[in-house]
Amino acid sequence: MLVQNIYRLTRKHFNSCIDTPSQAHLCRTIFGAAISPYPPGFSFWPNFLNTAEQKLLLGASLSKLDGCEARSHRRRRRDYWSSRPQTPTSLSEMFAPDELYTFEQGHYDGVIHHYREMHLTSWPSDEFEGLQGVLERVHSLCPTKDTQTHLLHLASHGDILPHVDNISASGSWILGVSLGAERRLRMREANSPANYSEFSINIPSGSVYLQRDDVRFSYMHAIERDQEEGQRLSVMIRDLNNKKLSL
Ligand SMILES: O=C(O)CCC(=O)C(=O)O
Repeated sequence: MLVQNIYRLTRKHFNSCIDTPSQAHLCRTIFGAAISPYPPGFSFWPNFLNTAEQKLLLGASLSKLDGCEARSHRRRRRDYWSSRPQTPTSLSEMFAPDELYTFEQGHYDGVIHHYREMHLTSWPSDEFEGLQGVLERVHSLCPTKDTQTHLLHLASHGDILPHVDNISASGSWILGVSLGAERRLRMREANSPANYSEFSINIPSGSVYLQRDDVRFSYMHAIERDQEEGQRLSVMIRDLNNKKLSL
């Protein structure tokens, strides 16, 4: 009985004071999944991929994006890498300097700044030993199986303004794997100008977030940075829009 009372008291106390990710993490550690500081439909795994898994996924993603660029740009990067005395040891060293990439200044809708991107049709699993296992682990978090994958590489000063993903382009959930420099994900209810609900979390390399159902459709998401924070690459997995498929 004493233990139960302590649990109730402590839980009540925590429920009234969760408003930062570290408090949320502490709560999850103490109470397991019973308390979530996020709205239903939002999940966050702060340390899902270990460093070796992050390096594999980042290496494969950069190689796919590089393959889409003009030969002259690829040559400049090849020269850069061959001038380096050793192979990269950290994730941040796996990115070449910003000026060696062809980043777009702005997306057609003005939401994304300083980026390159591609829709992926296949992963180079034959060239990256162990990649398949990493992809299977990531896909184990996806609520459904029919998916599409998008790679988004932000320059050191790249960011993404608040938006709701085009509802005709994908279905009811969005999963984001973060690699490279940490940014902040801000989520804000889109249709309640007076009493909107809002939260933000830091999304370090190796973390994964999922927005589904109401959160996917009624919250805007933005990727913010405080200053020049370094390059970041996200692997964005979405379900297909089944309504579109059945037309
Ligand atoms: O990079 C991210 O985590 C979010 C990307 C995004 O906002 C989008 O693709 O619509």
